[in-house]
Amino acid sequence: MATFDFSKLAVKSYNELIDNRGAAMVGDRIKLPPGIVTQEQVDEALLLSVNHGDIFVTSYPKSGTTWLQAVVWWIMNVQKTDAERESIQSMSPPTMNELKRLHHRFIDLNGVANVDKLPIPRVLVSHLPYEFVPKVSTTENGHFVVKYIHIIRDPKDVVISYFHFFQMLFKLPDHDLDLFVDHFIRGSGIYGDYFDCIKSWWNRKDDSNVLILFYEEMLVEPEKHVMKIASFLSDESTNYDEVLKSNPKIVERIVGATSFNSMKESHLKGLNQGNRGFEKFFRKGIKGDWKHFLKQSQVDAINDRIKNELDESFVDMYVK
Ligand code: PPS
Repeated sequence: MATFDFSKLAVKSYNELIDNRGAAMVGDRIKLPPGIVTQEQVDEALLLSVNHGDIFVTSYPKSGTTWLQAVVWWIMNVQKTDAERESIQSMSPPTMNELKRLHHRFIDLNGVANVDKLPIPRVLVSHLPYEFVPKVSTTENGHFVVKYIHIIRDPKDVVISYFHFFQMLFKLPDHDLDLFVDHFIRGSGIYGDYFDCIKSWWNRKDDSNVLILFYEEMLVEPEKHVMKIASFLSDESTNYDEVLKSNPKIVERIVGATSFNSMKESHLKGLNQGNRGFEKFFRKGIKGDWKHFLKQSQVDAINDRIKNELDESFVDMYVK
């Protein structure tokens, strides 16, 4: 199963990356990172036939996807038996690379070959807007058969995290930041427009099979979010929420194991056994880092897009 392999792509500037003609597209506006996935693989992924119980973790890039994947993994894996619940303190979770390779599938980056070999229920991951993510319109016994959890982060922090991510991969020069931010503001960067993506998911916020989370809120109240996600994922056949409610130590353990520092530490240990190149993936994990990097004109331009295109709750959270 392929993971993120940018090694064949030798680019020295963001212009070279964005101008790459080999990049797969989703629709006519979303350019995927070049060198990872072919057009055929993406086209196939968009037509994936979803199964009862499939869970999608979705986000615009750099919004907390990996963190959310880890929380979902813990909720779904800690509590099958009493013995497993007992041993939770000593459980060793998958590293980020194992999570992304073995447990979950990033369908728009890794395609859907052998996706049926994933553990069930399958956890599928995507950075695409709602309209492109595979779905079914039918319900079973009055319930939707697929669930979507979408995480949102302040676009100003997203763009900074995103730039550092590309810098880590391609050693882009610092002065490319302005160009990068410019593409982000215009929605012409890799993975297309942040605002199109967020609007598409926010429009579905009242659907019973869609849960929208905010990175900044999860930072402040991780326990509450673990419970919220567990309740959302629970149904007649799973009782995640019941188990967590009666075992506060499990919640504590999940919060500890999915903290930025724990995830960073286990990621770095995992890298010693190979998979180099992602040393700085866990960079800072905070809110507001944009203040150290963005010019006032860039802040204003992003805030204008928030004010013009997202609703008041986003303005309250990210502009005021
Ligand atoms: S990706 O590549 O799009 O899947 O990246 P994604 O996982 O969405 O986002 C990466 C940013 O999330 C931060 N991160 C975390 N923050 C808080 N807690 C935890 N556990 C955590 N894990 C990852 C990661 O550090 C990236 O943000 P920045 O601002 O670059 O540090």
